[in-house]
Amino acid sequence: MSIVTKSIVNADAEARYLSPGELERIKSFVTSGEARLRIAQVLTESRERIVKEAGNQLFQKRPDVVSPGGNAFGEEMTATCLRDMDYYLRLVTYGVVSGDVTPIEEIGIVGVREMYRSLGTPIEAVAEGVRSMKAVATSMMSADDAAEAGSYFDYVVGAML
Ligand SMILES: CCC1=C(C)/C(=C/C2=NC(=C\c3[nH]c(/C=C4\NC(=O)[C@H](C)[C@H]4CC)c(C)c3CCC(=O)O)/C(CCC(=O)O)=C2C)NC1=O
Repeated sequence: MSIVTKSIVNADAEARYLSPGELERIKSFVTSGEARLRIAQVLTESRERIVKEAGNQLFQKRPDVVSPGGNAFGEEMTATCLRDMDYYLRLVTYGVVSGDVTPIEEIGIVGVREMYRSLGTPIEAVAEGVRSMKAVATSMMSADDAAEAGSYFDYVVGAML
């Protein structure tokens, strides 16, 4: 739910006008809109490069995951691992566009520890992959855009560790 919808639901529950604080938060959401859409476009257009380069960084740092016995060993499993990274990059774009981590949380964080535990996937290595995507992605942006985008990658990493 966007900040606009959320504020309206809260205000209407009390049959009141939007408060000055709510209007201020909506204003900042609207004025940051252009930047957030620009960031989402960069991430979307460069998704293949971001996932590929970040994957290479991850496998250099964690060669164990792609070695025999590793969770991402073999062509098919490595591809599934990169697909998961692409999933998280996609969720980051949802967060950036909505200015809210809730879509990321609901789609990709709730239950994630249990899921990766049952798959035998080391979740700290998934988090490392997301950290690498942040590095690759933010290197393509201005400092302000990098800070905005970075906060959503940080949210994912923080929620996994
Ligand atoms: C959009 C929300 C969403 C997420 C997040 C998601 C994740 C997800 N990752 C999976 C598997 C997997 N995930 C990985 C990922 C990795 N292994 C590693 O060692 C690396 C650290 C890491 C890559 C960074 C691997 C290798 C598998 C396959 C495991 C197996 O089949 O044994 C599976 C099991 C089913 C399948 O193979 O598709 C799910 C559901 N699915 C979803 O719908």
